[in-house]
Amino acid sequence: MTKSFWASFHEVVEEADLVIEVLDARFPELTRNTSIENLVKANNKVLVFVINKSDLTNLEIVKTAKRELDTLGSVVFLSAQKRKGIARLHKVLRSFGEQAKKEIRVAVVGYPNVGKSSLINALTVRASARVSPKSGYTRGKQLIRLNDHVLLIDSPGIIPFYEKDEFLLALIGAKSAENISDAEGIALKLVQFILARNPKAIGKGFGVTLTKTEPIDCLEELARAKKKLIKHNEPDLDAIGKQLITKWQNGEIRLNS
Ligand SMILES: Nc1nc2c(ncn2[C@@H]2O[C@H](COP(=O)(O)OP(=O)(O)OP(=O)(O)O)[C@@H](O)[C@H]2O)c(=O)[nH]1
Ligand SMILES: [Mg+2]
Repeated sequence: MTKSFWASFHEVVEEADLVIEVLDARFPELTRNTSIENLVKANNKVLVFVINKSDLTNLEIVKTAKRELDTLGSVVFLSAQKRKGIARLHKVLRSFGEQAKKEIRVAVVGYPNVGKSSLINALTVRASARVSPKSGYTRGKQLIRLNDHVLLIDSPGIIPFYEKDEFLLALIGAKSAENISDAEGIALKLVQFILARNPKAIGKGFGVTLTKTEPIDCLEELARAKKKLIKHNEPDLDAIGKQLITKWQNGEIRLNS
């Protein structure tokens, strides 16, 4: 990670009393950043995990991750898009504010595309007052009052994604299908990832019935079912692969379907 990235994160963590780390519910382990978590802890700030996009998976699937997160901070399972679980998060924040007996400042951090902005919007939808920056407060940033005790820093801290692994980029939606060089290879890994969590999810996402359990067989079966064929009636794995990646990224293939 670059120095400037760390400098800006130190700033965020210093300004906040409580830091929300947003994770993607479909793969909370992969969207955690332990360096940030350690920084929060080292500064004696409170850590809250928001497992977002819960509409795309269920608690059963994230059970193992949640058990570990529970030891590090509060965990709230929610969907910013469907506005589910927002009240619970408000409650967690309010109770920290009350315990602290002072106004607390809350920062939202996380990898690209995990839903930081959606979360801030969902949290502030009923908050009307934008608090003008106080002296000493970083210029350009604003505080939004959530309640008597809680102020939210309105710009999220984006953790840069240095990982070069195309699969991870595809998985978290940081790289779209048309920009992926090896759509077939990535799609195969994605099929494996999804099959291990919900064998029916791909068929349901495409509106077809699939019977194969090996990734390559499954992708071929899907290509045939969707009539993605090249010459000699061979399955077009690149074309179906791209379609699969796009559907996954659009949330049309759900682990809880
Ligand atoms: N299904 C689902 N999609 C969500 C949810 N929250 C956010 N999204 C979608 O995820 C995508 C990214 O959401 P953003 O809120 O822009 O994510 P972000 O973390 O601010 O992204 P960056 O600003 O790029 O770092 C958008 O297409 C959202 O509609 C959710 O709870 N469920
Ligand atoms: Mg954003």
